[in-house]
Amino acid sequence: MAYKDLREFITRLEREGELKRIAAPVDVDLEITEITNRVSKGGGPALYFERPRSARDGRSYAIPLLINTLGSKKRLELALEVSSIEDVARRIEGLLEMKPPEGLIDKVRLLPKLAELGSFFPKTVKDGPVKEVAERDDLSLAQFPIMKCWPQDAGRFITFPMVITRSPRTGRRNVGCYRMQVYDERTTAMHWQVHKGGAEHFRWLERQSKGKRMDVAAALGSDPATMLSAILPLPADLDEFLFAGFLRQEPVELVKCETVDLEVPAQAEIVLEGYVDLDDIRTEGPFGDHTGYYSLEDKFPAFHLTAITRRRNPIYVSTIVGPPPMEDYWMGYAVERIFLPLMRKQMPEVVDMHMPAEGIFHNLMIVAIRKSYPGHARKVMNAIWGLPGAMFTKCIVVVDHDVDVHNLREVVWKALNHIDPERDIQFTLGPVDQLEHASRLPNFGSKMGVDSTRKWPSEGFARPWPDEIVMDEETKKKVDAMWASLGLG
Ligand SMILES: Cc1cc2nc3c(=O)[nH]c(=O)nc-3n(C[C@H](O)[C@H](O)[C@H](O)COP(=O)(O)O)c2cc1C
Ligand SMILES: [Mn+2]
Repeated sequence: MAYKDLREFITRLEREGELKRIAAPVDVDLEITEITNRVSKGGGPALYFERPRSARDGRSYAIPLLINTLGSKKRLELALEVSSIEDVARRIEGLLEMKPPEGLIDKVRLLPKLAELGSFFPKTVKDGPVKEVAERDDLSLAQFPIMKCWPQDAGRFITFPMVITRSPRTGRRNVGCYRMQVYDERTTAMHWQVHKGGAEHFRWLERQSKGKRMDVAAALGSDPATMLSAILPLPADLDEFLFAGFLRQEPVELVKCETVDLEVPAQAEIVLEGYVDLDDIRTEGPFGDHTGYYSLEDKFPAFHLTAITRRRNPIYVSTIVGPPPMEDYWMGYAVERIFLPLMRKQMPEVVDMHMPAEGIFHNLMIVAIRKSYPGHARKVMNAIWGLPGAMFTKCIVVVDHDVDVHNLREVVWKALNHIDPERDIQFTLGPVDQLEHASRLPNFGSKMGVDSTRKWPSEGFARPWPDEIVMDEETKKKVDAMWASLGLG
């Protein structure tokens, strides 16, 4: 049974020893970050701060703060209710394997799967806990324990919202996690980067001149699969809430907003309703980002609050990013595993892939392929640079199928042994992540692929290729037999 809401997940985490309650008053300005960062680096639990406070504002918050919720493999598995993330990958693989039925038998066989898929569509309900309190007047974000994460941050930021918009072109919904810098009690920034769903919707508004405002809702805190769906790089116009339904195997319940034409999770903790306006673009940042550096000031639309709906006693969910690994590394790890089947659908030669934490996802991808023709590694690089979810990858290292991409020592050893750098490095130009700070221009720069596969004669490599050193089985067995007598432990 899927978790109904954040609370059910918290209960589960607590039972599994994966959540720690902190009764001491802790400041939302920097202190929660410092504590969470230490816990994160030590592979520690989710943290439930019962008494967030602000020395700067001279106040204590009535609302507790939850952080590091999904910050470990164990918690991700608990969140997705699987014993291994690979189980989710296998379910996706099953879904992708569905072919249009040919005969009657095939049709019957597919029915359960199709019915299952149909049952994942979000369900609009009349009411839900997120409507326990509806505020329309005297709106204020000051009631929430919103954090200032790092010393040079421009202010306080809402860091883990599910930002919901509707395409002015297709009417389809998008949900993305975009941070929101608090400007004042009723206004924030909306930091959707140029390549993201929300930004695309906003641009359509501009092109169509259908008025200047676009409705936006930001939901905070829900069952964990739904929260995770907001960070998944799904194809445009594929509703994240439908995918969340697939992940949790139960539809997401939605309720209509009070002041905007959008639906939000009925079981959310807090919902901020409002709009962005083409004529109100402001400076956002700096913000201590997941690159481990501050992202610089840039221009983003302002979000204006029109209503707040919430539970009577809501829990405010937050996250921090910064020098890796942090909670977002684990979310990224889930993305990596969930998307591998999709990648393999288009590139069956891909055996496995890995994005090490220090590569903050898009800086380094290691891909193992079963090489079948000359130049195969370069075909794979180009295909990855063409995938919406991976187009920003700054460095792709392609290795042979027998390299364990998760073992970085093996990767470094083999990948570097196998290259003649000038010959095996491929440069290309294209879009780069908006947070990229080293590229020649914002959003545009170069990328590098390294062909670390064994080189073939058909690729112009005329020299012999050496065998890897491996002891023969007979000798190993003999040594196994004498091992105990050697006194080597
Ligand atoms: C903790 C966290 C914070 C994020 N903050 C932002 C952000 O401020 N702006 C942004 O564009 N993407 C941010 N992302 C990444 C997006 O959520 C991610 O790219 C997602 O796929 C976007 O959804 P979309 O493709 O529907 O736009 C963040 C991700 C995480 C895990
Ligand atoms: Mn999307």
